[in-house]
Parts: sequence; C-alpha cells; structure tokens
Amino acid sequence: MKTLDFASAPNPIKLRLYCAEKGLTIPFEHIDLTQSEQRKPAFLKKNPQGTVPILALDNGTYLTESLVIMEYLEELYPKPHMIGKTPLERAYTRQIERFIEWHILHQTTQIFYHTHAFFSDQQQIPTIAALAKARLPKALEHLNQFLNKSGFVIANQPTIADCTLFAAFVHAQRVDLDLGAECKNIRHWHQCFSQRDSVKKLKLQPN
Ligand SMILES: N[C@@H](CCC(=O)N[C@@H](CS)C(=O)NCC(=O)O)C(=O)O
Repeated sequence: MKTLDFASAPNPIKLRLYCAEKGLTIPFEHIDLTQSEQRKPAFLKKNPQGTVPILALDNGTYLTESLVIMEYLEELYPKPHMIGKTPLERAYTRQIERFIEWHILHQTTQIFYHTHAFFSDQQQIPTIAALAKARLPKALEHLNQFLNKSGFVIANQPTIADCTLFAAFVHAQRVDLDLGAECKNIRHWHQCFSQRDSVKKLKLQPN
C-alpha cells in the first residue's frame, strides 16, 4: 500500500495529518502538481479526476477520495479512534468533518483555484472566488461558537475534523486569509493544534 500525493496540497495534508496522528507510516510517492503530473495519462489511469491523494492498494485498487481513504484506514487500524468510538460518536464526527470540509475547506479551495497563480493555466473565474470568500464568515462564526477550549474540534482528542480544519488553514494562508482572524476560539484551536507532532511532520512548501 502507498499514497500518491503532493505534500503541501490540502487534501494530502489532511491525510498526512491523519496518518501521523494514528502512528501509521505509509510510503508516499510524490506527484508533482507544479509539473501538472496529475493531468498526465499515466496518472489519469489511476484517478480520472486528476486529483491527489490516492491510496494505491497492493491488489491494484486505487482509492481516490481523501475521506474514503481515512475511513478505510480507520477500519483497518481502529485505534486510536479518529472517527469516534460509538455509532453516534462516529455519525457526529462525520457530521462536523463534513461541515468543515464543505463550508470551510471547499471555500478556501475555490478561492485558491480561481485566484492563485498556481492554477493560472486553468480557467479561473474570479466571481466564484468572491462568492466563496463571502460565504466563509458565516461558517467560521458557526464553528467558532461550537469550539471549546480543549484544543480539538471534538471533545478532547484529535479526529478527522481537526485534520480537515488544519488543511483549510494552510490553504487559506496561501490566499492571505487568516481563518482565525475574527474568531477567538478558532484561533485558540489553531495555536494548540499547530503544536502537534503530526503538524511538525508536515512538509509544507512556501506559497
Ligand atoms: N474530493 C477529493 C479532492 C481532491 C483534490 O481536489 N485534490 C487537489 C489537491 S488538494 C488536486 O489534486 N488538485 C489538482 C487539480 O485540480 O488539478 C479528495 O478529497 O480527495
């Protein structure tokens, strides 16, 4: 089993944090997004969407959705629990993670994709970025009210929700957005989570 990814892209960051928090060491193969390797035929055969990360299994199967990969790994290696222990905890954790992914990470992705020079060879539509930017404050305020002081999104231990939120933070910084600027609890969460060994192991490239 190995992961195909690009270390500083948000969905790979999410997966790398998850693996590090679980203590999983899965080899990583570098897919160079700066050279558009994800759009080349050899890669598209593995994932027609042309996106990373991919989890390549020994039986030839490719899993191409970061959340699905984390859920698969969670089933293989349940401890420490990163999606909750009971059915209700698991549903709740997924609900919060989905909220963060859709309302925060996805919006930062839209802003990045439609404004950043990294994707200047693609069709960029500034209105999409503007809409995404306008949607963020409401979602951040909602999350801010939800967070407690534990330094984790849910209860007092890391979950997939922390991994997704941290990935959104990194991505937002690249378009000069500080997700914690107006939200004290989010800022506190970010300060705490940034101290984790999982974060220190990330290989982030400058903007
Ligand atoms: N839903 C997919 C999205 C993956 C995705 O959008 N990956 C980005 C990097 S974070 C990518 O590979 N972008 C390359 C491109 O759009 O050309 C997942 O969660 O794995």
